This record gives sequence, structure tokens and C-alpha cells, in this order.
Amino acid sequence: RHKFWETQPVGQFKDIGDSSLPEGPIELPTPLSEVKQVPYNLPDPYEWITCDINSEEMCDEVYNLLAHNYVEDDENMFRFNYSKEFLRWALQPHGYFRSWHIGVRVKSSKKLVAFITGIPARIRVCNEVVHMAEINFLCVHKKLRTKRLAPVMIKEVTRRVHLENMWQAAYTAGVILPTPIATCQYWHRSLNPKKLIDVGFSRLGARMTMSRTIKLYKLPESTITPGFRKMEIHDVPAVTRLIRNYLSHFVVAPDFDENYVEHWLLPRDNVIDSYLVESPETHEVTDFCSFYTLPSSILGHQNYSTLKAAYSFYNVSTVTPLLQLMNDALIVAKQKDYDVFNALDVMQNEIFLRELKFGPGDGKLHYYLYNYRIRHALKPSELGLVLL
Ligand code: YNC
Ligand code: MG
Repeated sequence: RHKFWETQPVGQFKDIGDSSLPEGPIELPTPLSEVKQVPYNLPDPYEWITCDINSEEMCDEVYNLLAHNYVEDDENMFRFNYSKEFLRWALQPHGYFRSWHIGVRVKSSKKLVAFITGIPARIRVCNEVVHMAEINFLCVHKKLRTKRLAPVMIKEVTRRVHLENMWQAAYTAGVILPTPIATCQYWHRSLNPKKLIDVGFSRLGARMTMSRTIKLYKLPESTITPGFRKMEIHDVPAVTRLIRNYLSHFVVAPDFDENYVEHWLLPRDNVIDSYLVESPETHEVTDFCSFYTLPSSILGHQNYSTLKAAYSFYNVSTVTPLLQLMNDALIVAKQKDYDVFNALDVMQNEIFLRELKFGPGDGKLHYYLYNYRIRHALKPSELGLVLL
């Protein structure tokens, strides 16, 4: 059934429930000298390129490929529209490898037609911190689909990850592949219900009028928690302590250090927003919340072309109840003119989702590990990892 995935070191469907198989790496590392030294072959019209995302032209090309060919919802009404600033952030954490930013282009015209990326990450699985790649932005131009280009791209990124002596990877996808370590669901909180209904993102509930709906989703003008403020660079040590402690409670989670926190959580306009609660009495940082900005193009609508969406990232509550903290996050997002606030049912998010009027989305997000077996699938609440 999965001609490609059946050949890969991933949990196979036939092995589900087989508790005789050991947890951990499925294949052992091979000596680096035995890693294939040359790229995989592409069909003749195409060639590999390594993308320099710092180059304005290259960043434009990647942006355009994704803006027209990346992930759409099941009904093809919306398509992710990652901004260039976001892509630069997502692809260049400390210690990133340029060789893991891989493009395929047409030799004759130089047109970029496919893309896949990896970034290095330390991810803890149970008690073991594993240096792995996070794979993202796999995209093949619409006109080149179902020609088995994706497996070649996956093999090529795997080869380049191996050349850096890493042997595991983490990735998410909307499709079911062998074999998810967890299956999560997106929830959506309307901030601008009129627009969401106009563009077909949501529907007017039964026995609901527009004005009743607008009232239902209304939020206070300003945040409620005393000491709630934007994160700043000098907060990095305190936020790192807070988040490390929190993530230690999940089965799979990134191993955050100060470098990570500075890169992934320090606010960047229209990319990542982070807020914290500094106790007005003790000046201790007690709570933290963050969301990233990922608009979607609205396909073929008369009046609107983009949906401005915030995605819940990492949140930690120790003193302020999570419900109140996330309500303040909603208030900030509303002030900043987001149309919708999205969150997965990972970590402790179920505590606030229903209460804060998030509704379940259709479609699931499956989490995967490459070359690492875990015995049982995790509940979403056991996952401490959010990928972009
Ligand atoms: C997918 N999303 O099952 P089988 S998520 C992985 N992730 O193989 P073809 C996928 N595999 O089943 P197309 C996949 N989607 O025969 C499909 N596949 O074994 C598998 N969409 O290839 C599929 N982006 O080239 C099948 O399919 C084989 O032309 C078929 O291309 C697929 O970034 C795709 O959703 C997704 O651009 C590129 O449809 C194309 O359809 C497309 O004939 C819109 O491929 C955008 C989209 C995916 C977003 C993402 C995570 C990717 C993870 C890749 C796996 C990484 C493994 C770890 C590597 C490092 C290891 C180390 C160490
Ligand atoms: Mg293809």
C-alpha cells in the first residue's frame, strides 16, 4: 500500500501492537564514509539546488512556490501563506545547515518546482534527548504531482541529514502514513466571526443570528492579568527555566535551552508573539504564552484575499490559571487584528479549548518520528511539541 514508506525505518502498520519490538532507533547509524556521497538521481529535466534563504531572490522563489502550491484545506478554500520573514525564522535557528534547505528546479528554465527542508533540533523522547532533524515545507508544484518526486526528495534530505551524523527526524502531516506517534486536532477560536462566516471558514450556528454570534465571541478591550506584558531579551533565562520545567512533563518535547528560547520565542513582528506574566510584587516570571503568525490565502473570494491566523505555540502557567492566560492571549490577538486563533489539543490545551469557545476543526494533524520506535501511540496531551 505504501510502496515508499514500507522501505523506510519507521513504525510499520503491521507492527502495531507488537510489544516484542524494542523502543528506540530502528536502524543503527552507519559510518559516515558509508553514507552515499552524491545526490539521488532526479528525472532528467530537473536538478537539485541548495537554497540560500538569505538571498532576496531565492526567498521570493520559495515564498511563491509555497504560496501557490503548499497545504490547502480539504475543500480547497484556503492555502497556507507563510511570509518570507516567517520562512527565514523557521529555517535558520542556531546551528542550521544550509544544505538541508533543498530545492528542485527545471534545468532549462531554472524554475523552482519542489522544496523540502530540515532544521536541527534536540527532542526528548521519554528519557532520551535525541539530536534530530525537523522536516517541513515538503512541496511539489501542482503540475508535477503523483510522479513519485516526493520519495526522492525525502531520500535526499535524509542523506543530507545523515551526512551531519543525525539519524532521526520529526515531522507532521495531514495525511496518514506509517505510523503516527500521535494524532491531534486543530481547534479554532473566532476573533472576527463576521469575516470568518463571509469567507466560509465557519458557519452561522443553528438558531444564531450574526449579531448574536458577534456578541458571543466578543472579548475585553485590554488584557486582564496584572503584570502581563510582551517578552523581552532579558527574560530569556527566566522563560527558559519556566519552559524547561513545564516540558519535562510530556513524553515527547523539545529540549529548550537559552539559545532555543531566544530564537524560537523572542517576539518578531508578524512572526512570533510572546507574552509573560511578571509578578508585580516579586518580579518573578510566573507564566508565559506565545503564538505564531501564519496567514492563509482565501481562494477565489470577491472581498477578501487573506485570513490572518494566530497559532498557539508554547504556553506555561504556574500562577495565572491557564484559562485566564489564554484569554489574555486571545485579547492580544484580537487587538492585533487576527481573524482566528488556532490551537492543537496538545499539552494541557484541553483545559481551555471548550471554555474559551474554540470549536473543533475538521482534519487531523499526525505526528511522526523517523527511525525511532515508540511502543504506544501517545495521547495529544502527552505531546509537548509544536512544529511550524
Ligand atoms: C507527506 N506529507 O504516501 P507511499 S507536511 C510524507 N509526508 O508514498 P508523489 C508523503 N510522505 O505511500 P505527490 C506526504 N504526502 O507510496 C505524500 N507522501 O509510500 C508520500 N502537497 O509521492 C505518499 N506538503 O511524489 C507516497 O506524491 C509518496 O506528487 C507519493 O507529492 C507529495 O512538510 C506532496 O501537503 C506532499 O506538495 C509533496 O502532494 C505534494 O502528491 C504537495 O507521487 C501540498 O509520498 C503540500 C503538502 C506536505 C506538508 C511536511 C512534512 C514532510 C515530511 C516528509 C518525511 C520526512 C521523513 C524524515 C526525513 C529525514 C530523516 C532523517 C534522518
Ligand atoms: Mg510527484
